[in-house]
Amino acid sequence: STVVMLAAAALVVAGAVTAGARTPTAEAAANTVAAAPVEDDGTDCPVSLPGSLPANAKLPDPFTKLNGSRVSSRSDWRCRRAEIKKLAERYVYGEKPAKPASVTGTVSSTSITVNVTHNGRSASFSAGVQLPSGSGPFPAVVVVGGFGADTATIRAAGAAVISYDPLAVGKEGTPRNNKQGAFYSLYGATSSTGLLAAWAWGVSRIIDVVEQSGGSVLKADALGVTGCSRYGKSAFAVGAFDQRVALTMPIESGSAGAPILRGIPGESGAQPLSSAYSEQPWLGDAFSSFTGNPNALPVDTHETVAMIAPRGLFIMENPHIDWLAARSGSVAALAGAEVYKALGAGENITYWSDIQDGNHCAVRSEWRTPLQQNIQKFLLKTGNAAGTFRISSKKAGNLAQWRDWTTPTLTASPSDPPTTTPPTTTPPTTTPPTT
Ligand code: MCU
Repeated sequence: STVVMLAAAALVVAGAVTAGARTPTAEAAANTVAAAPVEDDGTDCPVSLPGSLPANAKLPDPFTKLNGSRVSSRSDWRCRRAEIKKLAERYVYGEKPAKPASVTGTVSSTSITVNVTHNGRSASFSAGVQLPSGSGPFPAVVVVGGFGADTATIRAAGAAVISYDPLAVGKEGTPRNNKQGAFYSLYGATSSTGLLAAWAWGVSRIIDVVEQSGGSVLKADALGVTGCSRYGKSAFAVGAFDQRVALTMPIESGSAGAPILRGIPGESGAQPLSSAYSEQPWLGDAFSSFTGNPNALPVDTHETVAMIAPRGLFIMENPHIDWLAARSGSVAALAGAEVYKALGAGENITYWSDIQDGNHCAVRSEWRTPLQQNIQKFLLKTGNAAGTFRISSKKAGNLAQWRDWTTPTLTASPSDPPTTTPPTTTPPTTTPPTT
């Protein structure tokens, strides 16, 4: 069966920003596709969670704020994103804490070490580094887990690979009331935060260390993340919860990854939500209330996609294995792409499930060129290929069936990043007199 096959696949593999002058506005103006210089730029936004959770069989409107008003300008998005982040943490992933009081470590051409201390508790973990040829400093892609990513293509494109073992930060195979690993050493074995948020926190601490290293080996403003299967779920959460990540590339992530949670129960053969919740403590403990009732969720994964916007996103899915829920994955990408479009960044998202080889986490020729193009565009900043949707007819979702909202035209403000095609401005015919 598919379950056995996926289990077998798993067994086989089983600081301060140094550029002080760089402001969010300058960064945005300099590059339409840049990541933010901070992990979360909405920490000042007021968010009050809803008092009740009315059932909604459609995808929640990403543009309607918790106070009922709609996002009308691009600058409104920052605090709407903060609302989505809070909802996603509270009901789906569990809380991802901010940077702890102390993060130190080292970056070399072969490894990264991370030491963290919070409330008197300390932990350490490390990651491997494989540089590409040439001279640095290099962009880099964090590869979560040891399989499924095309690391040869990543390095040939000119990016380093950071090999991250998430299990050192959050172990699998533990009960929810006795979670283990570096994250839980700091925040407690009974923390309700799931492994995906814990693993994301670990990558954020690696980014802290890369930032603090001064950038002689790796560039903190040119980082991507990828991973396959359970580590595709991880890559998706890493990119959503750290705005310093310039390029997010989840592969075959399945339930608890990119696919819309509302779509899973109706998608034939897809891993049930109850199974994704209980197989490992990937999702937060609070998700237990929703495994049989995703329509009560005030958020869904199209909004996790929206948390990544306008940054680079390349979602890879496998339509040949029902368990992987690729139809629901395509709906998440299509609905999330509406936020990209509204932000003037519709060309920054790619979704690709049109593949031949049905083996789970295979390295695929179809994804090689879009992988290179995404690295060039978002990490090396040498390319500008448009994002594409290549949805397999085998598992093609229908966005119209899933939404009852429309996509607004958001007004841009002068501090917003330019769109790919800058609007043409008509110069005034007369010069107003100076007073
Ligand atoms: C798609 O990711 C998971 C899946 O959720 C599990 O049910 C299965 O056991 O393993 C997959 C995986 O991580 O395979 C390597």
